Amino acid sequence: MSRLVVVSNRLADPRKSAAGGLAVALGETLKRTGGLWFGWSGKVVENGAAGEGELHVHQAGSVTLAELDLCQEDHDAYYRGYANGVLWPIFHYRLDLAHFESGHLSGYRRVNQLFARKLKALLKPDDLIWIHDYHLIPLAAELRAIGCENRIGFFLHIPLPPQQILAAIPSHEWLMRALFAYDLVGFQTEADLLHFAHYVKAEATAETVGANQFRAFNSTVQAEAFPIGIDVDDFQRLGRAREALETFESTRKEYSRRRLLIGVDRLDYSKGLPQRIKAFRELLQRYPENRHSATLLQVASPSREDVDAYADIQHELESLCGAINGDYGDFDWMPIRYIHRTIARKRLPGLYRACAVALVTPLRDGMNLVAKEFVAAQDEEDPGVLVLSRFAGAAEQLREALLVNPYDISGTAQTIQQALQMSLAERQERHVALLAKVKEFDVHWWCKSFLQKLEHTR
Ligand code: GDG
Repeated sequence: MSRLVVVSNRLADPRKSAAGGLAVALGETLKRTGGLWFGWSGKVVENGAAGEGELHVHQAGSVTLAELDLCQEDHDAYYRGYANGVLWPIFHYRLDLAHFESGHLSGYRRVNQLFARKLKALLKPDDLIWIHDYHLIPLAAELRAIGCENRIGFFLHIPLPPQQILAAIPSHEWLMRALFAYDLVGFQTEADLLHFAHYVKAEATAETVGANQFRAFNSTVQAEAFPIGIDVDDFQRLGRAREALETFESTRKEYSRRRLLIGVDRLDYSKGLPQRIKAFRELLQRYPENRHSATLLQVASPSREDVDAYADIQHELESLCGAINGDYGDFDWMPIRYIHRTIARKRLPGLYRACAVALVTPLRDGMNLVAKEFVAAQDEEDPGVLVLSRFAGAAEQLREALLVNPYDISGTAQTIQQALQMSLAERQERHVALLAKVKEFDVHWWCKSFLQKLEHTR
């Protein structure tokens, strides 16, 4: 295989285990091909010039890491303004939370041009380039504009909304046209792929020239769904290590007389946290047998805290949890344990295993890896139940979970009750089916199938 070049907003050192499944999976191919990983260094330079940035290139074993600094103005426009202020909310169907400013769009384009210029200087003619996520949609078009002819693939980690929602983005035509500079565009789900097909046919009068192959603007792009997975073996190995076992034992001991429910999310408005907490309150209201028993452990790891919408949701959650604990709690039982902190990754499998039910109820999610981690961490003899939003990408695969509409608080409460009462035989049957899928479509399958398709597309 040619040398792999991965480009993403941020990068991780593939030698470090804390890097997570994606970095490990990409890292393997990067190592094998003596590859290059290119991205923003995470450093913001106060008085730097717009559209410029220092590049730091260093070796991590056989992998070259190239990290680019950004100046304050570029960072504000590209990252905060456009990627997180426009694309993140709109791609999660939240037109109400998008803030449009023309300066942000030009900053987004400027940084993509900067990435293209700096990356181009490091490329070899037969490199295979894989670009990741919504921060870098126009990168291939910018690379093509300066003469790059390499094969380039793109994977969108978040959902792609329907045409009518995309069309609300000022300059959506420019943004979506940029996808035609790629040879292969990957989405998380078949639903996202359908949205893409519908958009390009309706807005760009694209012709279908093969299976999921679209022609417009003198280019042909191959699109396909590649649902991302986790590194199951690695996560299960982590589950057998000391920290996870200790966490499992201590949690089980502390809650020996309780039924534990768990939620683990980045604190983000797409994750449906207020709706989840309200559904839990309704569970206590409507099914009083759960009082003094059911305990929800909600981990909300801090994320993008400088953005107003995130501060708002944090306050809403704190006040909801406080009210429920005040109304229902007793001196020996608190219904909700809300943790606004990042838990060490080594502890996660133990925590998942100690819980009877996982609540994975985003309003919209590209895939949702927590759902897959929960399944992978369960004891096959006595597995917990996954309650999963039908609006998570994972719901297309994990049909044996209990699927809910997170906007329907009452329906969700009823399903949580069903999960808490499920017989051992039904839990086992569902878990066997779920685990088989999580194992088959793991992160290595995802990486391999995307790259194989990219190598053979053109
Ligand atoms: C994007 C898309 C898509 C969470 N809290 C803690 C913690 N986590 C870990 C989880 C999981 C990861 O973060 C979250 O992954 P998700 O898939 O749920 O969501 P996003 O971060 O929004 O990721 C998403 C994904 O990209 C991959 O394509 O599935 O749809 O939005 O691994 O375990 N990890 C630790 N402590 C925490 O407190 N250590």
